[in-house]
Amino acid sequence: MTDLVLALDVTDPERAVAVATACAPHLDAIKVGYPLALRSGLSIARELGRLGLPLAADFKVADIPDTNRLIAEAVFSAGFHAVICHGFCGEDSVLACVETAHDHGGMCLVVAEMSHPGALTFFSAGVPERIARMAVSLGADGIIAPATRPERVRALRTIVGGRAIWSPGVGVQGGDPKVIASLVDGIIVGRQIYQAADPAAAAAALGPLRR
Ligand code: OMP
Repeated sequence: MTDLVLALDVTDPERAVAVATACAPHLDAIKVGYPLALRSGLSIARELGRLGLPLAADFKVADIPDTNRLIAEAVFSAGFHAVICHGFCGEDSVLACVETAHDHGGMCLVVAEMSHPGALTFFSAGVPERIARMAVSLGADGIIAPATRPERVRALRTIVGGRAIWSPGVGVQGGDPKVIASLVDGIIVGRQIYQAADPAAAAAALGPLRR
């Protein structure tokens, strides 16, 4: 049993709000990334905020600490509740996101391992474990780990313990929501919902997996 997080990668802002509004009763959070935010601006957080759900900004923040802090400040000032950052830039860069999130009463999730096939080029050989350990030691609220590799999620769970794991890669990328839902705190689902003929029905269909 886990939260259902809609990956709202709908590039038309009006349709994005319509999809989110229709799906909202079946969701626990909404994740906005570059595909929508680059078109809508960060003000989309105010519009989506009317739905009363936590909003995560998935900008996979990956820069020097000062720039990370500026990005995270913009995210939280816009009304988001969580930011997703990359871990591979190192401790100081991640800490800038964690501190800024906590200054605003928000959350920071760190990408430990990505879900697509090419991720294994660099997210392998112990690197995800090192990122997960760093995320824990810096006080991050959780990690992102791949629904496409449940065995990797299990391995990373032993490191992060009770901290949150949000897991993308369900549905179109091949991850089985039933398998992954029992391992994580949130499943991130995009196309399976927003490309469906009836997005609300597609979100509702995942309802049995929710807390
Ligand atoms: P769908 O494949 O359409 O369900 O979308 C997955 C969402 O999760 C997209 O917004 C991706 O950008 C995001 N994502 C991944 O797919 N894989 C990752 O490893 C990490 C993320 C993420 O950080 O959310």
